[in-house]
Amino acid sequence: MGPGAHPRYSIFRSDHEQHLTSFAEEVERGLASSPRSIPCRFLYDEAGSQLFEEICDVPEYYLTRAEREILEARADEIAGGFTGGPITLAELGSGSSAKTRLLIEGLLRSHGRLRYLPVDISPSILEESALDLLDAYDALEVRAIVSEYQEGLRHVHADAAAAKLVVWLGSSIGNLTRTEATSFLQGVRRALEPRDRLLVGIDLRKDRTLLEAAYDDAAGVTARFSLNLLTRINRELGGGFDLEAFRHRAVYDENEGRVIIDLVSQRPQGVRVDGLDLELVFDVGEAIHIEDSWKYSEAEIDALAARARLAVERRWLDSAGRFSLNLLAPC
Ligand code: AVI
Repeated sequence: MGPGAHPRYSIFRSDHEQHLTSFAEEVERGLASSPRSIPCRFLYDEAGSQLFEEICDVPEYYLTRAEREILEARADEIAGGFTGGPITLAELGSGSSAKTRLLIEGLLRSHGRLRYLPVDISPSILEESALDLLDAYDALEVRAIVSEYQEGLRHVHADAAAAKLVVWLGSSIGNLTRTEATSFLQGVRRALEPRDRLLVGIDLRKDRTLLEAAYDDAAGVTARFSLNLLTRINRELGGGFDLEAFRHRAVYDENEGRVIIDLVSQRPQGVRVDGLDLELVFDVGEAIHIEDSWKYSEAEIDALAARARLAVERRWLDSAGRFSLNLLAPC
């Protein structure tokens, strides 16, 4: 049975206009500006999403394993914090819900039944993972929400029958600037009642060597993930980028707490993008900025939460102390 026909499954598709600008518009604007940059959300076409899954398994990229380690150790403790009455689990950017299974199992152990509201922009990913989850757990109900996060949060908020645990895993917050992260959390805060909680995974500041290796692994998976953006421009916008003539670079700025990821031109070169009628000239060493991954100290997490009228109720670190999972309460 497909999930659409499943008695414990429903899907809601937001009919709100997405105000996000298109790939073509952003590439045109970003490549013509100085310094050149393209928003990191465009890294995730089909091939990019697949490469990101591979990144999560490379030895240097500790984030996914560290967060999983914490969830494995703490899922029951997190679930046990919600006493009395039903509970709803809402997840932002649920993807394949792999790590969330640990929480689902913990909440089913403590509460017997569970309603799960995954929010994602990809209906196919939502349906595929819902089907797996419904097969695996008889006491689970899935109400999938296809939308951007803030719109999805309004639906999560409207589902007021139970206390809510909203989860945002994977340190996705790190791909927002500190200002964007604050307004994002303020948006989440508006969807929370006093009894609700937000569980957010946040990568910590640490030694430059570890961070630069995590974002430039020896097997070159992260480099392929970055360079896939040029492949995407070539395919979708008629670009003429020579992938051999650009190099992936990840540099940690310790003061800012930010890993800066660029594609760097290896020689002086001209590149034409037919679909945009764009003629580009690159100097040797000239960069296209494609991603930032912001890191936080524990004090910075406390301050970030406070700016969004949230308080850190509990914080767990992995055994190597590299990654944090934070349970935030409205205040
Ligand atoms: C999705 N996001 C949290 C990843 C990160 O760690 O910033 C994206 C990534 N880019 C390169 N490697 C991983």
